[in-house]
Amino acid sequence: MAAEITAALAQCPYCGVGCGLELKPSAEDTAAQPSSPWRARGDRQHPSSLGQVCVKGATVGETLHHNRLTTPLWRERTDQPLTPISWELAFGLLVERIRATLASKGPRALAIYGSGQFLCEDYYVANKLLKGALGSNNFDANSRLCMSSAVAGYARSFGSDGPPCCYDDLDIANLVLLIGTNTAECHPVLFQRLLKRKRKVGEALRLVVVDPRATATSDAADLHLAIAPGTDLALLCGLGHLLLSEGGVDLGFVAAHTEGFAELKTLWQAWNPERAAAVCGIAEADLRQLGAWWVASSGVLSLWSMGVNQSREGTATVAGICNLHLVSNQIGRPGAGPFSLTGQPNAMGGREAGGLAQLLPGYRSVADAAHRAEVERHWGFAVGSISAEPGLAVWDQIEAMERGELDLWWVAATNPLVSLPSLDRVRSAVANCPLVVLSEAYAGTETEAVAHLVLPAAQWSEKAGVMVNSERRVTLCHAFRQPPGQAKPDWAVFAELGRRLGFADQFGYGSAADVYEDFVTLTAGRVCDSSGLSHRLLAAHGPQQWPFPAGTGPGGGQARLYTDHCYPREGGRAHLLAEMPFGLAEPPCDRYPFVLTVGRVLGHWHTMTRTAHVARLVQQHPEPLLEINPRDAAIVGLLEGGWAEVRSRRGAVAARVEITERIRIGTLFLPMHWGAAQDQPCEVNRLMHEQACPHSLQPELKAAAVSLRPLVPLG
Ligand SMILES: Nc1nc2c(c(=O)[nH]1)N[C@H]1C(S)=C(S)[C@@H](COP(=O)(O)OP(=O)(O)OC[C@H]3O[C@@H](n4cnc5c(=O)[nH]c(N)nc54)[C@H](O)[C@@H]3O)O[C@H]1N2
Ligand SMILES: Nc1nc2c(c(=O)[nH]1)N[C@H]1C(S)=C(S)[C@@H](COP(=O)(O)OP(=O)(O)OC[C@H]3O[C@@H](n4cnc5c(=O)[nH]c(N)nc54)[C@H](O)[C@@H]3O)O[C@H]1N2
Ligand code: SF4
Ligand SMILES: [Mo]
Repeated sequence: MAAEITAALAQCPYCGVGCGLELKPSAEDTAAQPSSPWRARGDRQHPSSLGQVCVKGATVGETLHHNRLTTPLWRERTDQPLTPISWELAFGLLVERIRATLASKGPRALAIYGSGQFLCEDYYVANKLLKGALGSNNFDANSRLCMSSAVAGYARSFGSDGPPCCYDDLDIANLVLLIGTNTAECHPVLFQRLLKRKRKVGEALRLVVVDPRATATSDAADLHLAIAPGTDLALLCGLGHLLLSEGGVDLGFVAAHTEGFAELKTLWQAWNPERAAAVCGIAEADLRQLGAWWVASSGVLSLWSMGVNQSREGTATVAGICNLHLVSNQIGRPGAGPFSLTGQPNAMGGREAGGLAQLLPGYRSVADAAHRAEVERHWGFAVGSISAEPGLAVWDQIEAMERGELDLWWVAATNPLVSLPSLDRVRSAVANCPLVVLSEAYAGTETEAVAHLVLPAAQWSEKAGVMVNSERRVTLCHAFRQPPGQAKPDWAVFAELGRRLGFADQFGYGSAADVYEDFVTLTAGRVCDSSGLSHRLLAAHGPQQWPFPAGTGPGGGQARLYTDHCYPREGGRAHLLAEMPFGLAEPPCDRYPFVLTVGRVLGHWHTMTRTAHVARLVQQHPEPLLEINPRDAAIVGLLEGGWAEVRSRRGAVAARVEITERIRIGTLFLPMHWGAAQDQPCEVNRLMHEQACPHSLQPELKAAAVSLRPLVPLG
């Protein structure tokens, strides 16, 4: 089958920009060697990317063949080798263990930890199985580490999740605030779009970057505010103060469409620019410049990502961004609004499919009795099947394992033994769980080392399904290759298990298209209404934006939300939230005087299961480097290219030093990518802590207090 396909369309499986790709087998050896690399290039017809791609998208075809898992693997204990077993045995084992757990401890002892790299179909069936059929809400996803603060922030400010803007806004805005985002490296195609316009229009477009480091993003900015880590909310309060004093507040809009202004005004009044600039460690004049540009701009767009979300005040900071847009009427029209840049390719679809422990499909909540009843009815489960209790978010799952309360932890399409904080604690907690299942595409990941049962996953390119990008655009990804060996799509595994557990009717899907139809029906009438979409429509007419209610014609989706300023809260008003800035959960101190921040580089994707196989990317970023300011390096006695030990309250790692003026004094940077399975490991998350935002439960993965000392080279 695969060898006959000559070209296929799909959304890129890396970042949340969600570029359209066109894939072709390498001309020379298609028929002779069906597993030959596929060449990817930009799909010119895709409205989100118009033919553009970055280096990761362009090389994705080279990552699909190496090192794949081809059969289920099993071992009783993790000190034994994994040995191949049949799917029949694997399913038998799962059914037996799940039944035994339900009988002995009940559904709360079961948990699934999924991923923004699931397709909508994978998400939907996994949630239906765990929340519906088995009665446990313990489905969480790595979006908890990623977009959870944006989800909670939108919901608290506007009454619902859902990014209100679209990419065309980048071509219209005349002030773009990039806060806590290294867009140039992490959402490159969007950044190129901004850059192209900047080159053309010059000062008619102002770019302002807020980041403790100078990055490829800030290099292009008119103004770089190199704030101290964790001071974003203080900065936003100072900006609010300037809107108040410089005539930037639209009182008519505030009165008509918001509530909570009096409290917000009181908070902002306490944050004069002098105080805000001092807390942030920047020049007051720079903050005033940003204020002046905001007030003078007809279209202000704020883009943000992990520098905002991964904070113990992530949700408050998101609300802080929404506040500024609301009071200045910079929302709900072209070129204006608060716009979260989604991390993973289908984290958006996951939110819509109910893929977090507190959610149900269609932006519903497990805590809402009417929502549970609607979903139970649609799924065909008895009244009361879905538990009223919110499920365990991923860190709560870890703590439950520490206490011996989880019998099954099923990890799928994520590599938590690299990406969770407090990794040593995670490792010992997981050792306490009698059955760790891993659904994975590649052999030899860090999480495989702690798994009992490993299930080979058909990945993107080998399974059909839908992804949704940051601008709410829905793309059908075609299957154009055969899965290796016995690998199966994740949704098909969850569905088969559902049938074997006795729910033949609920899980009788014949195809991914059936699953998608079941899912979108459940979104009817909700903010994320996608009920007019189907695999057939997407295949025939290409990507579409939601809202797309039943009856919408191709191209009829809505580009922006809340254009009528009617927000889905009781009374229709947006909520201005007045929240005090507190700063970092773990501030630097005498013993741990530096703040370590952790993020990404252009060429690598997360835990490198794919990008480590692309020679070009490995050459570009051969090893993890510790960025440090020359003044700090001199104090500690570190030399360029030498080795340093970085130590936090939780452990220590070694890394090679890169001395650079581009990072703030007192701040260090390490990339997140090099886990224990890499040739040059740097398990940076052993250093990070799990303290989280109380609203989103998103851990503060961007900052930990650390100490430094020079190390003799390891050779
Ligand atoms: N190349 C590449 N691209 C990716 C990914 C990848 O792995 N590789 N992953 C995708 C995913 S899932 C995600 S979530 C996104 C992440 O995209 P980004 O959020 O843009 O990436 P990060 O490097 O994690 O962090 C962004 C910036 O936050 C800054 N920062 C640290 N602390 C603070 C702070 O307190 N305040 C502010 N304002 N800034 C701070 C860091 O210095 C860093 O430059 O990227 C997506 N795109
Ligand atoms: N300190 C610090 N830690 C962080 C971050 C940070 O900025 N700083 N960022 C956080 C964020 S935003 C994120 S998103 C996470 C990312 O962290 P992870 O989710 O752990 O990283 P990935 O490498 O993307 O893991 C995805 C896994 O799924 C596998 N896979 C790919 N396709 C499929 C499929 O179709 N099915 C199955 N079953 N498996 C598949 C891949 O091989 C890979 O092992 O890291 C978080 N951790
Ligand atoms: S910008 Fe993101 S979606 Fe687009 S090609 Fe690059 S990694 Fe893929
Ligand atoms: Mo992410």
